[in-house]
Amino acid sequence: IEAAGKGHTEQDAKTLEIKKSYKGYEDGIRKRLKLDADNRPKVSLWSILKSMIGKDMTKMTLPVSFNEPTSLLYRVVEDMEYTDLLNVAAERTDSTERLVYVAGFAASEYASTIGRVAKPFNPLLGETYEYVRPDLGYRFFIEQVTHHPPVGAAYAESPQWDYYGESAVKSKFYGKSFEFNPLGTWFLHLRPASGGEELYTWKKVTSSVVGIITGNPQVDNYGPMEVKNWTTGEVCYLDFKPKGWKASSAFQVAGRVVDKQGRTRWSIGGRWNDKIYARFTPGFEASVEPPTAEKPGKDQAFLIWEAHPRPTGIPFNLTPFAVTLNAIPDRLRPLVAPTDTRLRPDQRAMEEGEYDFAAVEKNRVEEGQRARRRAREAKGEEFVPRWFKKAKHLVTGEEYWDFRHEYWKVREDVAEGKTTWDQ
Ligand code: CLR
Repeated sequence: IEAAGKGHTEQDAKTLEIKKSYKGYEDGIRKRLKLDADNRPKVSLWSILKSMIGKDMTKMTLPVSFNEPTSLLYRVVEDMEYTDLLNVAAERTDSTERLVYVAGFAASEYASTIGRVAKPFNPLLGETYEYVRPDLGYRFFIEQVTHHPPVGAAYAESPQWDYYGESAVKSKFYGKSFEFNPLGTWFLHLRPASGGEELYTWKKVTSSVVGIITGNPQVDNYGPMEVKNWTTGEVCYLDFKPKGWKASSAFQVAGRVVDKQGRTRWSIGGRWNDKIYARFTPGFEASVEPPTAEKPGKDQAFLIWEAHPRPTGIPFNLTPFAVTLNAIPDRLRPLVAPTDTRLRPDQRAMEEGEYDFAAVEKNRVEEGQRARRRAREAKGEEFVPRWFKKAKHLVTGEEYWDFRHEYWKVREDVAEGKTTWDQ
């Protein structure tokens, strides 16, 4: 009881802290873009890419019509679409059950990759993004900390959890497929309602674009994922099946949660583009079929996650969640950092269907970045990220980007006129 009480006091303090960043977000989320349809010229990917076999995406100059009006920073925030699963996890009293929902969260981000065969903009060095959801009680921040290789360091927080890590993707075009291999570890601190705090970690699976040669490009996600609870020693093993030749293997994900002795507690199965289920299978692993009315029973599978609907008529095949990201309401504009990606004119132009202007502006901001790099080099200086610092993780021992918790404080002071962003 004491532990539970303590947990709640910490959560209350955190709630107060997060509420301070609601300023600027009073108008609610954006529901639609200015455009109703993107009329991007349809160019065959293969005709452009065939000369680039063996290259990684950062070394390719592609026409801007291959872009979508998001950036790699926004693609990381898209992880936040299903944070309700983390809140559910925090409410569970059984730690293996919490792990079921945390694993569901780790798998949930892939639904948004369906139909998104387009290149997000590459963030500039030091570019940032803040995203606050007063309706959901969390805030998110990310900074582009290195350019070669491109790495974004992120930190999200809510009363029930903190989620942080780096997005560092190695990419390579093989001709038959274009592979995107995320390298960074993601960390989750969960504060269960029953008290205490737990650390979970995992790495993301490989994303790839297949069907480029045949003119039917599609995004697939495949590979093993290990979601580990460092506090209890329990692990969830998930396997994302590659699309392959059989239609039945497309989108499949299956796995199990084991206790610290390695004994299976739960079996997990479903499709990452649609629904994922879990089933209580103590001591054995079993296939997980969607529950049916005909064979009710205690060992029936239950739904842990379901993809949000994808309404047609959103340009660039964006999800409704992605539509909220690049919005800049008048009340918010003066509060975000001058490095905020919402202020990039090329992404704004892309979103509004001004493709030629987007290309000109993209070129201009990238030239600016090159000039700043040359100036640094001339002075023998190195770029230092403003909001994150490299550190060694206290629990896992890995190197990671430590958020110094200054961004939101500075933002508050800027809002009150006590300081300016460039101090
Ligand atoms: C996968 C999940 C990671 C973050 C991440 C980074 C790079 C993204 C990738 C995700 C999904 C696929 C992606 C890729 C960059 C380019 C690629 C969007 C979100 C698209 C599908 C490539 C389109 C083909 C171009 C050559 C036009 O946490």
